[in-house]
Amino acid sequence: MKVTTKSFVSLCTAVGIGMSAAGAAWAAESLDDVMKRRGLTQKDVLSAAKTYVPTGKRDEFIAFSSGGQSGQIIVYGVPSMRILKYVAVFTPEPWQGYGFDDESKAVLAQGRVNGKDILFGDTHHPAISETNGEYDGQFLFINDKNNPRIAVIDLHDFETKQIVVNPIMKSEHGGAFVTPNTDYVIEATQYAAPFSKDFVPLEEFNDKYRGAVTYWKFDRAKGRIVPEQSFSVELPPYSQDLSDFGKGPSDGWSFTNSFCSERYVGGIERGRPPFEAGCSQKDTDFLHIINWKKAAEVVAAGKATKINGHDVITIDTAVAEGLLFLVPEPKSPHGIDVSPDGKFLIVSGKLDSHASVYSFDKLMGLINAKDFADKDAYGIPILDLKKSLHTQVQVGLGPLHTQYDSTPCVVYTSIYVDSQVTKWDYCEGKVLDKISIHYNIGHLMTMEGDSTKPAGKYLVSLNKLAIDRFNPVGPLHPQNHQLIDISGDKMELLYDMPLPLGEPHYAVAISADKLKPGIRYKSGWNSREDKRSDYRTRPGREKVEREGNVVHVYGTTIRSHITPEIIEVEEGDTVSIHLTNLERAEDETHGFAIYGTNVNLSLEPGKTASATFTADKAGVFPYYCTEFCSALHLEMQGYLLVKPKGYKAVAAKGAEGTVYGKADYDKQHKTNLETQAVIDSVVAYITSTNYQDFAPVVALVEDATDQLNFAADAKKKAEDFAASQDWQNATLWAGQWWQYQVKAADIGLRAKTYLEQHGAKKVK
Ligand code: CUK
Ligand code: CUA
Repeated sequence: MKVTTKSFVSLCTAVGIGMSAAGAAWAAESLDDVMKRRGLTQKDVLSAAKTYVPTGKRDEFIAFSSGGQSGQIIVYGVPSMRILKYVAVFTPEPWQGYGFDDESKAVLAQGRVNGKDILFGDTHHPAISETNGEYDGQFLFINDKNNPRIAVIDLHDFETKQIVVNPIMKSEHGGAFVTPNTDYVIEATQYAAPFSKDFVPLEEFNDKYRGAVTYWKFDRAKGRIVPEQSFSVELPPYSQDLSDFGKGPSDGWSFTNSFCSERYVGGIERGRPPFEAGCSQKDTDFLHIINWKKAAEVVAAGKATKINGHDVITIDTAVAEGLLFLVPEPKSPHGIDVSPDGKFLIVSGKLDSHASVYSFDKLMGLINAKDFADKDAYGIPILDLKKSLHTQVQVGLGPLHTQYDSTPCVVYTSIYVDSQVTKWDYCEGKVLDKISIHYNIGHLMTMEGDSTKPAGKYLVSLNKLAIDRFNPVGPLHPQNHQLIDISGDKMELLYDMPLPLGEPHYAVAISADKLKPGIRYKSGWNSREDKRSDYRTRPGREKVEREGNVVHVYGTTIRSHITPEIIEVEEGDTVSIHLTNLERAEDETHGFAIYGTNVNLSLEPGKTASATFTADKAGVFPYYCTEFCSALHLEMQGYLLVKPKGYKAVAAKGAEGTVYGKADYDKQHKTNLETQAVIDSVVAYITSTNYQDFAPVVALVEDATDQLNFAADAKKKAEDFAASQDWQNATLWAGQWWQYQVKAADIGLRAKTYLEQHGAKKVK
């Protein structure tokens, strides 16, 4: 489309008219009419009103949900349940360039297992970093169950910065959970295996297969886990499960469930009963109670054993040092959740209808008095179940996980088999309310519900099955996250959200005002290493450098061109393209993709990202920007020319498509002057208001000023060429001058709309 000054002016007018038309449409149908037409009840409308977030308004809480097998994290708002982002973690994600640029490939490479690239993750438990047991909104951690790994995500830019691979485990589940000041991130085994990489027959299961809990040391200042300062405690092969850290009085301790203390090894194909029978035979399994502060001291004292280069406290050492204990827990336990005050632990057994509330005081009383009921086969002291319990409450069939309310003593437990959430009081030991969900709930999440200060208000039920809830989309159904209002005595179901990206397990939600993500990087930023990129490029300093057969391209992007626009290399060269996005404006991301390659970059404002590949075939490879960044986005293009080996340029004179004369230049020049008049009027409007009171507008004005400076630069070039009567270059530079004007006008209009919608006042 050719935009002229005339159509540009009509665009301005259209904005005004469009808004008043929308205002008139609002009154055309009454609420009653709509309810009747759509068959909505009063309760439906009330639920809608409780969840609806009008345009321009924001959610009160931000939820981070595990993305299950997608290996990613899903970010959504509560109560609107609008999905805001998928954070790429263990799996390549093209839009974010994750696994496509050199910088993020290096992060994924940290997660290689036995030297192999792993292209998925089975994420289960996200954890937000804490300060004094409260969410601080700085970092996020998540585990991978299949390949025991933990990822670190910085909430300043919602990017994955680090992946660590567990040095001794072959499977894990009880992670990620953090200590009250995020000194450590916990990771517990699921399926026992030998710590070595060697083959060990299952006959040696009891002796050679092991579980463990790993305490990953987190350096908050660096924002990275420090593997050399991390350690593990060896555990029996009991199939450890979920874990949690103590807080308040129980700070310094951690707790880990298990579900197969039978140590059954399966063998259905050999005529033996399957795992499910062999692992559920006993009435109780074991909760592991570990003094991790003491364990850290034991490691510091040099009493750990190095296994695969990693410090491990053996079971014998742990027992001798008095830092590892067991207490029975009923029937195939699953969730373990420490109360906000740190005084109680709630454990649920999948095959029991009770939730068991352990008293931390009682556990400590037994440990301090060395009052042990027994020892297990590995010599670990076992505490008496009855003496440890505060109470047991019948909550329903198949209880899994528990979350805490802002009201003391009140909790919510997910009931898998009954498809319910039970609200109960663990101090008094009584059930308060039940609500049906759809269907088969796994985890549940209250707002900041596993911190020392739960915020109450909402609960999300993370259901395993959706069955009939949504429009059918084939045999693989979306998951169903159901939003429940918990602000009153009775729980009320508000909303069903289909979640179509893997099977989420756990989710955590933080008060939105605690998150302070940036909107641009410092110019030339390597976001994965959090430092200026070695390849950052300033405007005007773009260059191509050859070192042997490696060609480094130092380029830039800015609306609407990529510099360079022509890259010439030779067949067989290694090409390394480093692009810096020079934009400072909010949301002005450019993409970069090349035909016939896996090159796909996402360049957010300020970012430098690189793509290295072999130009193994001679040919012509168009490249372009993949984000619709401006009106001239399609023109944001270029050519990679890969010349055959020994190619000699032929002296064919290339003809330019169109030849311009003085009349063309004069016409463009006139258009530009008219456009400038429109821009001046928008500028006059903006500067006549108190726009400086609106930070987003101040940023827009800065961006527009940049564009107008570029325009002035292009204007000078055009006029200089005109003076020397080079009408070709004069006309083209005049066109470029106009391009910058259009960008400035686009930004100016956005600022004007913002001011009108936010009640800016006239000051002049
Ligand atoms: S687990 Cu899936 S419902 Cu991995 Cu926390 Cu319980
Ligand atoms: Cu940059 Cu499209």
